[in-house]
Amino acid sequence: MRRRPTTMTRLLAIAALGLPFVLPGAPAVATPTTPTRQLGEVIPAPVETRPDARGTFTLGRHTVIRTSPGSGAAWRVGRQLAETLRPATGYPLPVLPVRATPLPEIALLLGGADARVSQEGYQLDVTRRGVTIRANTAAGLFAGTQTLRQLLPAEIEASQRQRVTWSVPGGRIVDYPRFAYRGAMLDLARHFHTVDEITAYLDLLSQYKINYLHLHLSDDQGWRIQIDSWPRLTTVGGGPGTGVDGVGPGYLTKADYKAVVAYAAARHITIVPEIDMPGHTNAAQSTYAELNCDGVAPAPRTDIAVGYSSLCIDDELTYRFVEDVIRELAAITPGPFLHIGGDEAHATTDEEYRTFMTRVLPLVAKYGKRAYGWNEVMQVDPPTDVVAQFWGTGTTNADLAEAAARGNKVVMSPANKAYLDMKYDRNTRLGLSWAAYIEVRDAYDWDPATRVANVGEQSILGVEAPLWSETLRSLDDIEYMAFPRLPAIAELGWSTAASHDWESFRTRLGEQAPRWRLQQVDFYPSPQVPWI
Ligand code: TNX
Repeated sequence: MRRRPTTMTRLLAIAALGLPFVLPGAPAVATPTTPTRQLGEVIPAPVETRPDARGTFTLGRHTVIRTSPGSGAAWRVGRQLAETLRPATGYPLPVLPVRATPLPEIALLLGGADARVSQEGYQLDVTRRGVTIRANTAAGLFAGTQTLRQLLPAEIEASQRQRVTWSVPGGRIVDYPRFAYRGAMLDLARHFHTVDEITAYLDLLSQYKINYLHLHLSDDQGWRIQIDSWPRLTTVGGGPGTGVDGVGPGYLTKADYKAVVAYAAARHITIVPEIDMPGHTNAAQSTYAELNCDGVAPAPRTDIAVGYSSLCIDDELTYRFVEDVIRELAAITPGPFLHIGGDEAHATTDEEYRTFMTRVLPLVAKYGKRAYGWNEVMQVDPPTDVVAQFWGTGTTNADLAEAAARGNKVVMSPANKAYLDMKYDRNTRLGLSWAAYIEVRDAYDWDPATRVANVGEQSILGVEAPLWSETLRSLDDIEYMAFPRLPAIAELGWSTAASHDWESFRTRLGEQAPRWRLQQVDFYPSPQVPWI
């Protein structure tokens, strides 16, 4: 099984490969190996692009990266950009927190951008003298650098640098997101994915301006996060034999989880942890007999059935357990959301479900977090700060529409559009097909704000692409299902509805292929896309 290297091991590998040998005095070959991008030919599509043919900037040996003086946050974005560009270009690209230089520069500046860029957007100007990215926050600067990376030749990740002209097309981009929440989800419960695999996925997500990664940390088959007050959850529930087909073990220690949170934060991505309840709890209940109404622990489960397990709704111990878990998880989660699942609780009655949620939702608030749940949570008319994640395949949902009318926000993950674990077509070797086959165009051609009747633009917090891992083992498997559909969902979350255009999208998607090959992303070569 191939493991895609992390940023650090990749840098070391490129260094070890050495540089292609060039004869002294040989003329520099200045033919780009891929055509230079047009300004705006990136994913997600920018809001406003004004090309200026006179402005092409060529990055060279003397280029410096200049950041707002006095801002450590801007300097850190500059350093990350330098670390990305140095191995490919071979240029020193020093990062200088100074006011202005006479040198060609990539300037990352806080303030002075078009007012529309708000908290996460940026303005990018390319002239012959340099590139200037202006934003109000480090997140905005970081988003601008992701656009800049895509405007540079794909060889940016390679070691064949002598053959590349590092040009950026001239003009101005003003860009900012349509929705505040642009998410992906990874299921660690059905198959555990290691810290290295999660951070490799974070690297890929950050290139497409995804800003939330939801981790599904517990389910019937496994429990994947250390909880000190219930230690056997991980040693047994995440131990040998756990997961679909019993291929475990694996879990995140609190130190692992904090490392993932920090790695994500450095890429302006917030982790959203999920503990699924009151159903999807067999791993906990087979570990702790006292969590069952009859006090008898059920057998561990390694199949993919759903809807059979439930915490004991009328037992006080259940709420001690839930509060312990929420308290410990909230304490290591800096982000605002804590996801409590709530889906497919078919082993509880509607009344029990209401009783459970009415007690548990306030516990999330008690530990300072905003409760988030699958759309079933809206059945209990929760407070308006509770967020619903829509995973249905239909276009009507009365509970969701009523919640939206009351003011609850919704994240759109329709299973027949946004689920990355659905097969592309009947021949896909991985994945499930209960919701649909989802080709790239299906994943792209829908609008989050018109998907469900009476759940309109003002009610949409954003979109999320969940990746359930019943059939996935490795990072290659994750990549194969996520690429190229993840960039489609990322574009739905960021770009304007007015810019939605399949022909444009599939062309820009095809242009990502050289980049993915160099990054060793094992993508599905959809016949719908003109890959270059
Ligand atoms: C439904 S979607 C589930 C998950 C499965 C998934 C597989 C949802 C909230 N529940 O438990 O893993 O389908 O596609």
